[in-house]
Amino acid sequence: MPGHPARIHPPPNPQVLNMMFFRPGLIGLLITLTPAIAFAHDYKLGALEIGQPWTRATAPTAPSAGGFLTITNKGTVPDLLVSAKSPAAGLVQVHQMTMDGNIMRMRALEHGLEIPARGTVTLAPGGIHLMMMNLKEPLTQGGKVPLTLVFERAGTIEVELDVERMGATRAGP
Ligand SMILES: [Cu+2]
Repeated sequence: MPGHPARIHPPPNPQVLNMMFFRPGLIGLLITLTPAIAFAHDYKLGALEIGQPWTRATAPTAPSAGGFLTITNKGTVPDLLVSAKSPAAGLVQVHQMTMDGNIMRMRALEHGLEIPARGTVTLAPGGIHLMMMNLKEPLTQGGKVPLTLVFERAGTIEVELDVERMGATRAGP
């Protein structure tokens, strides 16, 4: 069968070598990109979109941790975040920061957090945040914390908070 061995073992040519060298690079690129895409963790619930939930690693004795995310309401009527809970914490409250003279205090929003129609509310360090109190164990960087959010209209959704490094001021590395 003349020619057959040549088909099985084609002589190396520059194009083939080029592909062989290029491919590992491409795979490396995909591996680098995938966690970034997975990291973005956006969730949809009815008219609401929950963006990039995150928290911070805590010291061993810290009793509480903040929870941060964005809530976008694409609908034409307001919604209300009425409560939140997490298996990692004894209690989760929505906190607002208020100035008391020159002391910044945290206060629980007892009537929930309004998400205006066609609006976005950002929960971030230094502003409105979720307070996960009575932590059952310290949060470790790289971990995930399940969190359930209950909205008056849209209903209930479970999200996962990415645990960033201690003292982080934003999500991501
Ligand atoms: Cu707080």
